[in-house]
Amino acid sequence: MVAGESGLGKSTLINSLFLTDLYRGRELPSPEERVTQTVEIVKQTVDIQEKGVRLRLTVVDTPGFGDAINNEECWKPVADYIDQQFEQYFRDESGLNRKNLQDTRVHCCLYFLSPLGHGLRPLDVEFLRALQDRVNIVPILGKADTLTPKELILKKTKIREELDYFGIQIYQFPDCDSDQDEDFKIQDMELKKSIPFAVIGSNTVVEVNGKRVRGRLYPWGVVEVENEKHCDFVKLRTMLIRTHMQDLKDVTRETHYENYRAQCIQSLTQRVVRERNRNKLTRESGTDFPIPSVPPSPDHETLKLIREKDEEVSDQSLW
Ligand SMILES: Nc1nc2c(ncn2[C@@H]2O[C@H](COP(=O)(O)OP(=O)(O)O)[C@@H](O)[C@H]2O)c(=O)[nH]1
Ligand SMILES: [Mg+2]
Repeated sequence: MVAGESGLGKSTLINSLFLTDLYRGRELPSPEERVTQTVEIVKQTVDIQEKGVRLRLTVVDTPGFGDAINNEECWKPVADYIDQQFEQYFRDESGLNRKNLQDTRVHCCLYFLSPLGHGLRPLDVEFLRALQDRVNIVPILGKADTLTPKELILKKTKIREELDYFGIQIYQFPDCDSDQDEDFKIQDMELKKSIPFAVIGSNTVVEVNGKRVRGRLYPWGVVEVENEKHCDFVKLRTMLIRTHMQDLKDVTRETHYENYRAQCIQSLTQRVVRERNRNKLTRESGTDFPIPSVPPSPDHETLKLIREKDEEVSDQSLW
């Protein structure tokens, strides 16, 4: 998922990352395919091939916030979307169709920060606080071509400091095993140092030294999206679909989804207890009106299934 202020290049980046196969056709994208302003949450499924492995990804584009006069709770639609996916998964998991579970949970949110701001803006802090317990947040510095290399380093440092200062929980890259080879360790260190990933997006193809590359053409030269000297695009892509995809899924399942599930079970239990107490009170007060015989409500059913699931999980954890 991508989220953040409007106009920072979110839609362009996901196009650059997954949606257009640059090297197959040479035609220009049609007007509909070119990026227009995102006005609602848009979900697209893309099939990509990475080193011979075929992957099906769901990419969720969200409308930018910050344009409205009143931006109060502008994070709500995005947070609701994430919760809805958890809810769906929770239902399916406790239901009869457990074998054919469709996992639409959001495993990663690329959160865009402005290259023009001095660190985090109040809206960013508010947004990130609302998302941090729901999803793996990977901070992104958008439109990195608008900064000089020195500015870029300063801005990255400032953002890292402020994320720390405001206590924002971003996705933590797992530590390397000590038996990993040196190259891997260096790559891992580079990755951790790159936060927030500075990216450049483009949907146009330009020619550099006779090679066609995705880039942005300026009077003084070309910035290349996939050139590691120009930005962190390649690092980000590799991290997302190669090196850390499984970990992003694991953290979602073990931490974010578990939080959601625990809250759900707690509120279901509270409801059932309240209902039971109410029924008991009615019975004890000896009212003449007939006490309705309560048919097994879906809540009881769900609770039973949850209990079963819990037992199943604790059995597994014994192993
Ligand atoms: N300079 C620069 N412009 C960009 C970049 N990415 C996108 N843009 C331009 O910024 C404008 C807004 O992009 P868009 O992807 O719609 O932003 P969104 O609102 O965050 O989805 C468009 O005119 C893009 O061509 C970038 O990396 N650098
Ligand atoms: Mg957009």
